[in-house]
Amino acid sequence: MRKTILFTLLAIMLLPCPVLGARKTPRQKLIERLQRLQKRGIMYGHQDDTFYGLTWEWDEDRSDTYALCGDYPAVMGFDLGGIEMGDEKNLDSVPFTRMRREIIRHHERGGIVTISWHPRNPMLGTTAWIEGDIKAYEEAVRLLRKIGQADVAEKATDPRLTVRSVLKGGSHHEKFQMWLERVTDFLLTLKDKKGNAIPVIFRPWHENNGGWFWWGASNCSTAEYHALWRMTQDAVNAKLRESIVWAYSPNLQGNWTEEQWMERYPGDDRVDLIGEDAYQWGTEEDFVKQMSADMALISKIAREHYKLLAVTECGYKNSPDATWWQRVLKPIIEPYPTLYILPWRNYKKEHFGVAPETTTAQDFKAWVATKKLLLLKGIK
Ligand code: BMA
Repeated sequence: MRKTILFTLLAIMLLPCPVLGARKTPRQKLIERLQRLQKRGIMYGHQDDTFYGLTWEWDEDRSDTYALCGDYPAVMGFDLGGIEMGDEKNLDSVPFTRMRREIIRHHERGGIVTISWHPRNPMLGTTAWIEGDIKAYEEAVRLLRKIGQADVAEKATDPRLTVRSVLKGGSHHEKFQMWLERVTDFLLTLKDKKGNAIPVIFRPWHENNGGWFWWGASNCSTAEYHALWRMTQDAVNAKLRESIVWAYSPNLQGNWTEEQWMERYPGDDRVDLIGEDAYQWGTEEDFVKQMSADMALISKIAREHYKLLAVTECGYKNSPDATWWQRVLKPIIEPYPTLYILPWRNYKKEHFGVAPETTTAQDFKAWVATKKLLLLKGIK
């Protein structure tokens, strides 16, 4: 008997660390924190919150959310578009040095950081948005054929070959490796005061069911999309395996079957958070119908695949409806364990988030007062 006890004790002592509580990576810690927060309420997130707002830009320590509510958003969104070129500023003129500072600040004040990326077109040198390129290409082909230059038209490069061009064996593969390196290098600089990696939710290749981005469904095959995701993730993970939480977020669609949604899903081993970008562009009726259908579907997928769930982008441009937050959006997302909502940026021409000047300000404050919508203080 004594021998058995001794053996058991010895076995426990010699067991590999995980059982005794091995060091958790920043990534694991963030995932566990998000799982806990999911039970507490819905976090408010905002893109570029501390860079500019409805009536100001580039002031330090300023935020439309803070001005309205006396608190920062729980989640802040940042975009790396431009980092791939080695640019000093991103596509919305945010200097990357300032972005780094704000990410670190938000992390140190207890907030959560999510990063998206609107890279330029690696094959054409244009933007992430491809529809203009396709139109120009089709127009050129049409004109060439009209003037009897069908052979020249044949040789013109179809913009829809962009994804293929960056994959292994493609004409822009090498260049794209450098782009991925630049993204990784920026992410590597996100460290706290002690030098520990700051965990972030990274959300590349988003809104991929539409045709507006060069990685969109009408511009690459499913296999090409999967290869792009894997190549990106493997390049980033080679140096940052311990600090990235991966988010996959197609755009509002409203009518897909589970099979259709799953088609471009990168896989359970490659995704931690399932999201959706859902803006109200058209009528309220259409929006409610479509987003309700999508939330029912993606929340089911998230539950069955043990993934986190969030509305990774959302909003109603220039908030023309004073009661939009609580009357329209809240009932759509409340039945589900929605982790956060992230309205896009506020600047002088357009805004999606709140500010003291927005028509939805009071409705938003009332939602925060219910303690179901969480700002930064609500997640500490
Ligand atoms: C889009 C618009 C653009 C912006 C881009 C990246 O939705 O807001 O003006 O450049 O997002 O933030």
